Amino acid sequence: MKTLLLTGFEPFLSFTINPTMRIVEELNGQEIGGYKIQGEILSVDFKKAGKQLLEHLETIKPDAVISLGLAGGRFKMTPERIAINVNDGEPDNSGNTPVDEAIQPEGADGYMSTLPIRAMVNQLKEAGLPAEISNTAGTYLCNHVMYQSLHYAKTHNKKMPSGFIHIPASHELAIQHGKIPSWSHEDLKRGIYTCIQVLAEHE
Ligand code: PCA
Repeated sequence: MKTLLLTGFEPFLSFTINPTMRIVEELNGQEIGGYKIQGEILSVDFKKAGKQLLEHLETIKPDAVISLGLAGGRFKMTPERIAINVNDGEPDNSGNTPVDEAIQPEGADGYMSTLPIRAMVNQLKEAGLPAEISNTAGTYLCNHVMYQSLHYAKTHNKKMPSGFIHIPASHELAIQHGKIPSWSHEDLKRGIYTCIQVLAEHE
């Protein structure tokens, strides 16, 4: 059976809950469309997240990678199209504040997702879940992790579909946070389950 590395993130900034954590914890160990899910939670830390991801890639040797992140304020589930070679943004959980820094000084300017993002969006909508392709993953930790896994696949010559899906807040988070749109945990989890099925069907 093939292995899918599914990553989520810990809470960060004003978001006291990261809904990706519960999704990853609950899907960990499940079999979906021929993939055994291996779930891991990454730190919101520019100095740690890439190393953690690399360790998981080397120990788990996954056949595919889907990383998840919270996009507080987005209304839809949004598979990302591209990761860019930039670290920038708000302070991370350790207070690092890189400015216009390259993730990989010798790396490509950007990498396109190698997940079937168009088919994922179509299938999400078919399943009754609002979705669209996002053309920017930002320059914070989500973009960082997406870039790192695609860079790893490219430089290690691995045919390992990789990419990133940003999700809206859960109701649980929205109650604590205030004015952000939210989905039920069940719908968020069903959305990610659907995306994994689409990936499995596309091979
Ligand atoms: N979202 C942030 C980092 C962690 C997360 O879940 C982002 O969009 O970069």
